[in-house]
Amino acid sequence: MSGVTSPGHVVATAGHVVATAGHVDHGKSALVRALTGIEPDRWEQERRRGLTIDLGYAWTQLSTPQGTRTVAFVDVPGHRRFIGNMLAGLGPAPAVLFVVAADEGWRAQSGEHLAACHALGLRHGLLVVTRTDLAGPERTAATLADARERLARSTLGPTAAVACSARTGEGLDAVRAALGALLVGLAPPDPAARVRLWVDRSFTIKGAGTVVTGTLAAGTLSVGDELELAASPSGSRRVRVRGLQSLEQPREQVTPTARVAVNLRGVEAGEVRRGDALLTPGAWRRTATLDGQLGRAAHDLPERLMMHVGTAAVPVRIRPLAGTAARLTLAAELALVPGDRALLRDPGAASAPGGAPRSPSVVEASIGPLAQALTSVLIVDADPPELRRRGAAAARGARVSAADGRLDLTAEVARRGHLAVSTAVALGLPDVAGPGVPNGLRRVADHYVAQPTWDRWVALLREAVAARAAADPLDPRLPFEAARAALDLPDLRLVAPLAGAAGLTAADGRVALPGVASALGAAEAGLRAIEERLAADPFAAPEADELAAAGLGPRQLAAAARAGRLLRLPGEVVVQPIAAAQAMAVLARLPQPFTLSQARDALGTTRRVAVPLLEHLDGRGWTRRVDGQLREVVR
Ligand SMILES: Nc1nc2c(ncn2[C@@H]2O[C@H](COP(=O)(O)OP(=O)(O)OP(=O)(O)O)[C@@H](O)[C@H]2O)c(=O)[nH]1
Ligand SMILES: [Mg+2]
Repeated sequence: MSGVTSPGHVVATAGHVVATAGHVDHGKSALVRALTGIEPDRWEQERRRGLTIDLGYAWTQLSTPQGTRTVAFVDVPGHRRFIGNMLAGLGPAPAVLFVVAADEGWRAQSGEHLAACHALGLRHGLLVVTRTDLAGPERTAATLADARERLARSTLGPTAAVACSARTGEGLDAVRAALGALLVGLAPPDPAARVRLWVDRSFTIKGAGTVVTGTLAAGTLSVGDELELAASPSGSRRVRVRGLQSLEQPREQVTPTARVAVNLRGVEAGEVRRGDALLTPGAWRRTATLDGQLGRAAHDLPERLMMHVGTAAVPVRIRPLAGTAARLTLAAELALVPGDRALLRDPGAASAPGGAPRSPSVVEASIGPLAQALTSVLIVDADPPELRRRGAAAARGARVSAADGRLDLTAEVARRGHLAVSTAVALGLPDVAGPGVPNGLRRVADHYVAQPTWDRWVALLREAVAARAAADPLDPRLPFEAARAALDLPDLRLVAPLAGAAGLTAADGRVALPGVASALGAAEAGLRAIEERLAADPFAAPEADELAAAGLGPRQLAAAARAGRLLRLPGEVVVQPIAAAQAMAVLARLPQPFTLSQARDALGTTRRVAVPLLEHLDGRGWTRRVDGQLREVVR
């Protein structure tokens, strides 16, 4: 899948991304270097000390049973001080290259890194026993058998295992062949999925601005895309993709799985960091409250831990619910959905193993002692209900324990009463319509509504309309917005369908008892004609004689204004209420400050309309006078 749109701009080349893992000094970086010819230790300090500190990146082409594939490596540090960096490398990776030195055998960080793979639920890995030139065949075979058995007990399951020496090159072809076989077995990523790119690096390039890098595991990125940058602590904002690179080549588009560098417009390098994410706008919900199933009894954990997910590491407070079910409260919001896997780490336990007495599971015992410092989390709800009543935590715990990482649409809507379809999708729920909508739910105006909520809304709407008719017989019809407010509806578009269900009439933006005509009477048709004209040309306010011909005298204009259908400005100038906002959109694009005639020309109107309209905007505080001649938009 590759092509060229302009010289040097490859359209897309999907490939694979594999993270390394293994004890310090066991030869991860040397192996990556031997496979790719690229130095993964990017820092001078790393090369000088012969120690990986931060994540390194390298790539190569591999021939696989299905043709040539690109594979990129995220090379992690093995030293336990840099476990945070290690987890940021492993978090978004779909597969792992697990390295154990033949001469040293299984060591503490071998165990810790395997525990991390296990906690994150990683299912694809290759064991490479390296430095065979420093160990005899017997020692190599023993290391390989031991490591292989430990990996097999984790979520990685039985993996292929190869021995090699990065120094002599012996066995490297077998490593390449085994890697190729591993890659072919990975589930193909979905290029149409929503994007969640966990940022692992951000830096500034002179002349280009801010660049962030990450592993694109699903979804497609294109130059010009608008994305949501979910940054901590500055919050979420829109950014635009100014340029893309993958494997140091400029791209118009990048499809998964791929390492990608994204040049962003609209953000300073200091404002985006590892752990932030680039998201498809509106497609994700960020949350600081989660319910999850833990890898051990929640009561056995300290209250405060670090949670690692994607490239993020966030302090978290654990509230045990029941058994392994817990409520997690994060120190920062993250874009997470049910089914995501995270890892809890006790930074204290790593430096003082055995600090908290615990009985390790069989898997933990075989993985190694540090495994106890890591706990898996399967997120089952990223928008859980508050626990207010007595006994709520235990009841919730039972539900969380029974969940399988997939949410039930009916139950999720029932508990909230209603849910926008877009929010539902962001939470990991399905987008279903027609016969696909489960019993007990309705889908109306892009919202799922639970039946009891719908029934309550229908009853409330009848009451609200009757109350309006009683209170204001001259103007008995309830505006949609008033109905929305009275029922606390999430969307104005629900009003008309509800009116239909309630046996009320809905027309001209108002709900009425059946048979109640417009207070405007005969002038309704004239008003509608004027509304249509203003909709097409918002600042072409009708002249006095046109208003008279339409049957709109002062009484009718006052009624139309009360109904929110017209905005009356001094001098019998009438426009639609939305004209104020439309004018602001135009004025905001003018060089500031501007004169009356510049505003008039930009709005395409006359002085008769421009003068009262600008005074109206001044009055609302949207524009202000700079002096007798000039105005500016208030920002
Ligand atoms: N003889 C021999 N030495 C090796 C081999 N692979 C790595 N080494 C040496 O082992 C030391 C550590 O290698 P690295 O590749 O830096 O180990 P690492 O796992 O990346 O270490 P960290 O990233 O710090 O965890 C270096 O001195 C390498 O030259 C090998 O196959 N044979
Ligand atoms: Mg290294």
